[in-house]
Amino acid sequence: MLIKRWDPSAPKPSEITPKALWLDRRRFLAMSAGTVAAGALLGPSQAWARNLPAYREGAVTLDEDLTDRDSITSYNNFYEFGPDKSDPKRHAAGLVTDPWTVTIEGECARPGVVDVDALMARHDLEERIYRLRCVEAWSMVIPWVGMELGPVLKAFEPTANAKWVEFTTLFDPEQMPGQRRDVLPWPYVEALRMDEAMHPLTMLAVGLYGEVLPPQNGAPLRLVVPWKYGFKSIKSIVKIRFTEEMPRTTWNIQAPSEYGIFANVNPRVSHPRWSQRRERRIGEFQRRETLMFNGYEEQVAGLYAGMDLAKWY
Ligand SMILES: Nc1nc2c(c(=O)[nH]1)N[C@H]1C(S)=C(S)[C@@H](COP(=O)(O)O)O[C@H]1N2
Ligand SMILES: [Mo]
Repeated sequence: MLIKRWDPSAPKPSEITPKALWLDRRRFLAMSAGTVAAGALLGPSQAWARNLPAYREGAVTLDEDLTDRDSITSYNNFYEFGPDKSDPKRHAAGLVTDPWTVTIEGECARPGVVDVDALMARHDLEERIYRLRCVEAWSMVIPWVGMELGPVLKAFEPTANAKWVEFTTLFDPEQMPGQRRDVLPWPYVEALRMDEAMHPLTMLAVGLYGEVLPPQNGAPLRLVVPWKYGFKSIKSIVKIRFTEEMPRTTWNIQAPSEYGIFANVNPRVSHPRWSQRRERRIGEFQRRETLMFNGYEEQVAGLYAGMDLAKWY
């Protein structure tokens, strides 16, 4: 992993990204004013409101090839839109993500409701390139744009009782057809221990490949925890709650022997139904060895010092 020093005098990537890469909805709207509906001109998958504010190049990157944007946005899991990896792209396009607010609850001095645009305006946005390792043994390398989670949480002033942070996805079966069936207990819930949430690698992402997040990748706001299996990185967050007790989380409720509360990437601990020793990097033929903590061992192993990682999987 490369940790780069950020040069504050360098132009922000968003200042040097070719205009064509930018989703300037207002420009498209102006072009289409009058006769053609904006949605029709853009196609539903591009009709996401909201522009990505300027961001800087982040301090964390990788010298591995990026997974192509098409794979990242068309092959993934978002069970609210169906169980197949092609479902999110096919069914999430119409998700209304603007306006969008997040409710802050529980063990903190400043609970309330915060608007996503306000959140983005208040915090530093940067691009970071992270590995994503799905529990199903495929992986990608993804250029996220987002903010470090720690400073966001600190602004709500968690109390000394806050030992865990719980995140909840939107529950709206009208918009999310997958929620009309009992494949999982809805809404989707995930959680991090406070020190995991405060770790500088943990991000709240709002963008991908220099553009605002597409709905299928968890617009407008999703978690990214690169040393954990993908299911911990919960999408389309509407609630953040600080708790003293360990929260109950969706996949852990669904199948506790398969999906632990920590879900740290660990090639030495098999899933009960398959090995986790290797992974298929999307776009590559030969399998790769899965790395301890997904390659972030140096940064995060200390969080789990003294813990039995076979028991706390
Ligand atoms: N709300 C919600 N978040 C979710 C999921 C989901 O089904 N619902 N799937 C998870 C899983 S299993 C993975 S691997 C990642 C995949 O999406 P990404 O490629 O956009 O990270 O999202 C995670 N977040
Ligand atoms: Mo996953």
